[in-house]
Amino acid sequence: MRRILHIDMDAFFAAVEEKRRPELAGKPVIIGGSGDPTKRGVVSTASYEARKYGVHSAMPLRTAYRLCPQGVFLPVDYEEYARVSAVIKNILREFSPVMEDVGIDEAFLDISDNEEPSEQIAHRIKTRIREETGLTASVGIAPNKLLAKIASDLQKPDGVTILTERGIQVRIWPLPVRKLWGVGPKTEDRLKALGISTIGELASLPLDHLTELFGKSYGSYLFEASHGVDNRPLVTCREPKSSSRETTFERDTNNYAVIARTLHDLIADVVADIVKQGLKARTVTVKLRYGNFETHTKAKTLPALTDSVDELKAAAFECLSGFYLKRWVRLVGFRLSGFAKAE
Ligand code: TTP
Ligand code: MG
Repeated sequence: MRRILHIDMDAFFAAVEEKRRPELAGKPVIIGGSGDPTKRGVVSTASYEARKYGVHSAMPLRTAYRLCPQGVFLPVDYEEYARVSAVIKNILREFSPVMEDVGIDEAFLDISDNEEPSEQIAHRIKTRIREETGLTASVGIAPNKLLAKIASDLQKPDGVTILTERGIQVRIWPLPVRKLWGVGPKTEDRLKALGISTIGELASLPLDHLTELFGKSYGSYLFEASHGVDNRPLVTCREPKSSSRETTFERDTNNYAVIARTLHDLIADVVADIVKQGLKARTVTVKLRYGNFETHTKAKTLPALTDSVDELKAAAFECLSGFYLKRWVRLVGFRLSGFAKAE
């Protein structure tokens, strides 16, 4: 039987900040944008203390400020979080060579070949992380990735949840369908219309009923997932698929020079990022969000891979010229994709 461990750090960005500024411990800490809650930007994360006030990721900073004016607002310091993330990933590799790096504060580990009891591995990993970084994590161990990820979320923060196949009915079936990977708000609405809100209720639908409703592939996925079945392997070497940056203007603008200068800076950042990783790209995408939040993208694929700022900038500005620029613009974004390793 496979044993997959999923780990997710608790309130990661906020926890890193609290660690290097001990005076923040226990205060409502909110990380996002430039750290100024009177300015535009969104919440990246909030400490558990701040979550008590209803503050959560992706909420506008100004809303967070309204809910929690006494909060400590701090800017995002990706470099520091990436440094701590690397320390954590190295600790995980001590426990198994088979690791899937999912994100800055999250990973899967295949511990099938580790003889130790699950509980003990989970606690040893958490202890090592606490020793090296001072941070807490939540761990889930289950027969597959789907269940391990749900399990790690069940007793956050600082939790350990071990789920066996027999636990599925008791621990998984009462959860809302949204907890299943791949179930978004649209599927949730369609299921709700059918009177289905929990994973258990979903599991009570026959396979042919689900494929009729959702098509063969997604229908069978929902059937298997609701029964706790997931055969996906761990992806141990993941090449980045894209690199991007975006800027929200302090005030909406229709000034071409401002938009062009911003795009110019974003291109420089993203190209520097791929050059550092030894990558070349073929596809350039420019994104504009207008004042009413309507968002449009234009993309161009070059005939050959390149990491030349001039070539990529030419393509990006060609994209930009395709937009209607008389409208008020709220945000500009730039993305490179279609990578290959530079020779
Ligand atoms: P999460 O693991 O989703 O959140 P978290 O670690 O802050 O809190 P917890 O896991 O205890 O619920 O995301 C990890 C980090 O990624 C988070 O600290 C900040 C960043 N992030 C964003 O920048 N924007 C987002 O919308 C989300 C969800 C996370
Ligand atoms: Mg987390």
